[in-house]
Amino acid sequence: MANQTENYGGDQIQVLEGLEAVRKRPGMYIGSTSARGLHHLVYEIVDNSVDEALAGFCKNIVVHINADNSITVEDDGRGIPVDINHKTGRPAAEVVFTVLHAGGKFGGGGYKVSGGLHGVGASVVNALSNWLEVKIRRDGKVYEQRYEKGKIVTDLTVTGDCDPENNGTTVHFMPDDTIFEETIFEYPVLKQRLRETAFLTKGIRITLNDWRDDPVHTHEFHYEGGIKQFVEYLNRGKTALYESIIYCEGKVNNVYVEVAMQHNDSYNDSTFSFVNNITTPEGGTHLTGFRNALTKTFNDYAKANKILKDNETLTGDDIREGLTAIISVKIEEPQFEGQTKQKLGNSEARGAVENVVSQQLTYFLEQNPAVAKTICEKALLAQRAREAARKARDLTRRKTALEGGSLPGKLADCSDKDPKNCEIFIVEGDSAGGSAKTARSRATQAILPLRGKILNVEKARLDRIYDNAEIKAMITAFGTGIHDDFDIEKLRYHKIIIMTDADVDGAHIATLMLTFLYRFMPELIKGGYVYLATPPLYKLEKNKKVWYAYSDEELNQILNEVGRDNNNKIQRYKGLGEMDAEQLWDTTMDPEKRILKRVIIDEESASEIDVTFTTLMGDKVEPRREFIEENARYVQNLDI
Ligand code: TSJ
Repeated sequence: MANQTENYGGDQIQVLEGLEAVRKRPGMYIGSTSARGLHHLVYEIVDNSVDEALAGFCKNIVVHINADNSITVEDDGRGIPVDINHKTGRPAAEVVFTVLHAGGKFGGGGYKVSGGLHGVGASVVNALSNWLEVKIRRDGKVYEQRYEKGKIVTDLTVTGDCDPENNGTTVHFMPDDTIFEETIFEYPVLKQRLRETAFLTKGIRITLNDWRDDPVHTHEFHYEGGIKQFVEYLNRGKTALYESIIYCEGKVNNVYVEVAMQHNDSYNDSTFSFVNNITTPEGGTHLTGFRNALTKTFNDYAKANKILKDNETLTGDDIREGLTAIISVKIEEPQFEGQTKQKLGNSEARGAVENVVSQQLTYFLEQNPAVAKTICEKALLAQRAREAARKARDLTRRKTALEGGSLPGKLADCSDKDPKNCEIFIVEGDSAGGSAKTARSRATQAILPLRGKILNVEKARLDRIYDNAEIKAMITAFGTGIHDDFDIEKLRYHKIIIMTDADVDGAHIATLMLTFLYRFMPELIKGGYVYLATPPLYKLEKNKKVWYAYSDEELNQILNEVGRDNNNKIQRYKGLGEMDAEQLWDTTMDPEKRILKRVIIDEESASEIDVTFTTLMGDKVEPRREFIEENARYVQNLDI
């Protein structure tokens, strides 16, 4: 078929202008041109196959990371329609790739993942790809088309025949390296997202293959139990309080509701909510509906069964202590609210979830009195601990008010009082703390030494946590208060720097610290105030000159430069304590020379971060060993 570049109609020119806008301001369409935006391209394409699965026509999706870093997504759905679209006079499949937001415009009805919060559609991926090829198997024919930087290179053409039983769509694209800062796909990032998608779409089989590796790296995600298995997965490093996963499902006013939950013996609430398979980190009406139903149902049950007296009530917090839950709703026209448009606004979702959960949870509790009793008892214990913790907090609050907000004794504070200029080093061990105090720049750097390992907050209840000296010292030093009292405006240092030894113990202590911050002051991490210091691993001396290396590769690089001979004196640092104050300043604390790693939380990965902390910090050994083995190759990529 002829190359079409000369016979564009008016519509077609407009189309190109549309995609040109995407290329000019890619961030507006996919959030960013960093690694995050790059990975979004894959989700945009996969979401279309998931829609086909939700419509009931697709069972398998395969994603390939090819050796050249291009991506192929193939499904066994009906194949994108190829008939001429009346408005544009072009094949429907072409419109999908050339018109902005064409995604949900035809086919009609059903719940759509694409076209939701992030679903900007296949045309955006096309616009941001060096090239993109689509192959459609439909009604016994194979159709193909190629684009370059969003522009048609060949028309949609029949290129062969296929088995009419074997319909489907394959899209192969290469991200544009003049647009993206990063064009290397990360296997663990795609793996995590595809696993989550599979949990949320029960029955679907998603396979991920990485052809850059020999042997090929591969994972298959297929969960007949859907979100029930999601809860099982989230709880795998924890000890469940009862066997069953409580599951509620129903459809009210065209809102399809699914909830799965199970309590474990921890003290955290790990509830994650989704709308049309998209995570809603800020919750919204569906989450409110769930919480209302949970609180009311348990209070009604506990009163009816004389577990509570008439004048007693359990709060939502008490019932949600140690709860892992997934709330998943599917809705035809989701409305997102809030600053980041991540909060569901549709009021019908509140009623629908409340209705489904109240009814089915009430039934479950009646059928499973032993489980009901276990949960109620846990909630009662939580209530008592919360009461004790509140009293302890009131006491510290009063004390600090009386003493004029006295800072912890071990803190060597800085003299500058403008938080923007100030940083606090949380240092492992008193001896390293001593060197750091000598080394620091007194005006802007404060030092808080911690003795040994800090309390593992994954395994302790609130009253014990508030009673822990190390944790109390951090809370008062930061100045923000905690929970309901938390106020980021009161933060006394705009950099909180965790400084631990560059060994396994140091990494463990850093993880304990991050666990505490993540569970109790997540705003500090989200606000970008938390950093990890990076002490050097090696010191190399030669002819009175000194080099520091922060990794084995760096040491090798330096050795290549200076020559490998007998004059090299190499020292391997085992801990911060081996450095004197001057060395510590030069290598790790001097703002002019040091390397700081900022700790970031990717909101979209919240459930996986939860698993990471609970598997690393929880009490089951086997999942932790598996986790470390599975991720050993990638630990350098973990954002924690
Ligand atoms: F978006 C996309 F083009 F990039 C893309 C779409 C990529 C991939 C890998 C798959 C798909 C896709 C689309 N898979 N399945 C479909 N299905 C439809 O577009 C479709 C098929 C049939 C009918 C119909 O009413 O007969 C309607 C639709 C929307």
